[in-house]
Amino acid sequence: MDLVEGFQHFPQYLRPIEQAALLAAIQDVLAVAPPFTPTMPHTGKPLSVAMSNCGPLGWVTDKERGYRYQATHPVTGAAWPAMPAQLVTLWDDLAKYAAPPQACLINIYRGAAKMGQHQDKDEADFDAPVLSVSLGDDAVFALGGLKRTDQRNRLLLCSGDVMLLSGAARLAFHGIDRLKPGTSLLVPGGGRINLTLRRVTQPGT
Ligand code: MD3
Ligand code: FE
Repeated sequence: MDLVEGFQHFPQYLRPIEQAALLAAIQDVLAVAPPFTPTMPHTGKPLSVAMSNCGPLGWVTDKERGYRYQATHPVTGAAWPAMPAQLVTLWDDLAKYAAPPQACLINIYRGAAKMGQHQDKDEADFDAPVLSVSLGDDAVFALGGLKRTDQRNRLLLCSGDVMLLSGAARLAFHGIDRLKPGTSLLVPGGGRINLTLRRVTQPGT
């Protein structure tokens, strides 16, 4: 399989006990920063994935103001909770980047939730890698190239898998086609939680 330069997949990087500890930390985050329903710019169409964030900045979107990062929860107005130490350690171990992650987007998939093909371009720093952690049910991930029309490779993301997107892969089109319900018992009630760690601003700004 000929994948984009800079794409790394670490299957089962987190052991089951580490997955459970991370999920517990994320549940603590969600207790104070509850999942919200993001909506598309201009149309206001809801995404099928519920979201929250932790860390200094969080990614949000709504009809009026579109895709952006902000320091506060769009519904409660409170500052995002701190990033769990386990995630900062993961970044330090794998990202090999001089500055800590600024944002952890929490994507919550249930049932038929999916994420269409897109590029992650809302950050001012594309030199920093993006690090993703999958928890819960398996998901079919599609990774394309730098053009929307480039051929896509599909691979299964399972609970405990970690991906690092650096170099060319940082700007590759990607999405989640669908879940495979019932493939993991980790998340109570089923479903999948994906955590995405990012730098948002240029170092020194
Ligand atoms: C490839 N999330 O939040 S994570 C997203 O599973 C997002 O929830 C998906 O795409 C999810 O933006 C995929 C893996 C991922 C994250 C960022 C990438 C893959 C990427 C950036 C560039 C290329
Ligand atoms: Fe993305």
